Amino acid sequence: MGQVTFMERDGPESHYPESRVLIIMTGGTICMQPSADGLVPMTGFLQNAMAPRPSFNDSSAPAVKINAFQNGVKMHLDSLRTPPSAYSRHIRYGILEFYPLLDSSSISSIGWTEVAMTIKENYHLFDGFVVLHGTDSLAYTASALSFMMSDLGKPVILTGSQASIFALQSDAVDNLLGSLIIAGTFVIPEVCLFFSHTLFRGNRTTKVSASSFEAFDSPNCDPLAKVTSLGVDVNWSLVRRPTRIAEFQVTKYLDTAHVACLRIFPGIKPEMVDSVLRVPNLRGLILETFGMGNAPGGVDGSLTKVIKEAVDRGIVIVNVSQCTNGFVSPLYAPGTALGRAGVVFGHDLTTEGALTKLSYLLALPDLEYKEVTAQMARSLRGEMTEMTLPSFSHPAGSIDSAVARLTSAESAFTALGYAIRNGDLRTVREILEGDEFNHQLLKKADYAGNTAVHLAAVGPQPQVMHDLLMRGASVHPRNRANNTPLYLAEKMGNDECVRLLREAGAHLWVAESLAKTSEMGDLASNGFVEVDSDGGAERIESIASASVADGETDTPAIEVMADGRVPNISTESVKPKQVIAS
Ligand code: ASN
Repeated sequence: MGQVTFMERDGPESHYPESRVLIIMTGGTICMQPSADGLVPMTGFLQNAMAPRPSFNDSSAPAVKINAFQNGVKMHLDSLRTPPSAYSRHIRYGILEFYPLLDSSSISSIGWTEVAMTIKENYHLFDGFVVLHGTDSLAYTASALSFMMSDLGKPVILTGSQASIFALQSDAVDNLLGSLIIAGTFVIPEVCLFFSHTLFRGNRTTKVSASSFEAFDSPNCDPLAKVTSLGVDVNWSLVRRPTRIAEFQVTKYLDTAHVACLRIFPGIKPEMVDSVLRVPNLRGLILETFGMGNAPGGVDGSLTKVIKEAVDRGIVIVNVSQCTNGFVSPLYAPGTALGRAGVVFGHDLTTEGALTKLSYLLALPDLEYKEVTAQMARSLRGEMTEMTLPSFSHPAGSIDSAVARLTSAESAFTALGYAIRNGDLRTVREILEGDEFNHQLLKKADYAGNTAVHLAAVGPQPQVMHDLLMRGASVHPRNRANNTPLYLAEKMGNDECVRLLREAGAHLWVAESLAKTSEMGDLASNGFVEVDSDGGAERIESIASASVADGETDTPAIEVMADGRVPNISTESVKPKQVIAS
């Protein structure tokens, strides 16, 4: 067993929990300074750019090193934390800087692999990830990462800036601070891009301005969140949720070496298109067409002919529109001809989304041409609008129980808690199928920070856990005592719930692993110590961190104790009681 020494707890000012975010710095204008050769990226971002700024550095907090991995090597990173946010929590963060730092015009799929693998190896140590990146190719990287990461359960937020953080007038501080706060506060399990107070789904974005601070847009998808003077307004109904029980995985490589992108223009010669389609080993082409997907047929349909020949040779050709808004469809005769030639219609994919998606599919082993084209035409990560949306809603009037008449998410959550406690699967389903509340209910927590998944972890009916996970409930939020649902399920000996949670990618929080291995359970479960799992007494940290559920903790109380008992529910205000396994 590793020897454990203690660091001081946070100072007396620190009544607030900490979330933990890893910043991955790849380069870009945000970290650039002038040189004789023009702007170049500079190293030392944490010390030079963040430490001197009070909004990034709650200097009253003790200096703490945090663990992180880079290329399999364990690092002890300097960390800082923000002052408490409007959500009453600090965000503690450290930075991993890539070498060399790049202007994003030089990023390639090698960089994407590096970012994805860094997130994978640090996944269990952080609540969220912020990737700092140049803006020029940011939309490509955001799209690429969204396809490389499947069954993601934590936020990954990419950002950068149009002006350096060292410039007097810059968008850098707002972009970075907004990203940090969102990544440390909300369980938005998507690859996102944050810019100019707006959180976008990453694979829907495109850079729309070379100089304006409003540099990005997602013309075919509303923002996932907006930052206003009142706080962060998350559009939860748009945020993707898991639809199956599976662990977070990373696909390591994208095949950008055998794809191309070609923009059609009036008068384009079929020979020109043909020569691109005959580039040795080409496997896929993104064809940027006019309007709703039209291209000139050419004299005697010769352009359509070269396209058909390429499709017959096994090249995947995807039709996307040159327009920033709208979608392609084989409505007009030229589009119909392309469809007959075997071109796939990419609906409302951006070019960035189409290119990276095709590169992802072509890199998957053993995926036949037919399967690649089928997957190109449907949404994998929310990158295109689905033609038909799945709905969980009941036909009106089909639920006759009292729960159908619940009028607020708070009372629905209370009722859900009762049902989970009683193992009443039918009622749980009825409540969750009332589509007015279900996405809110999965995010809700009681005063002790327990989400429905925490309650199910100590409840008598594992099928409830299964249902919650299939509806997209997150396995990662920690309650106020800093406990994950997995920890509670293990403590309860709820084996089936443990299995389901693990299958869905749940892992113990750092301090909980320690509690299991060091018999320091009470302290560790309070989240005050962290020690390296290899047994050395090298690193102890103060991590008074807590749930990153969306902060709705003022609902009527449902109390869960370590032995799984759930006392009678009261709607009166009850003094918070921590859920601590002892
Ligand atoms: N050239 C820079 C880059 O993409 C642009 C920026 O970050 N604003 O790295």
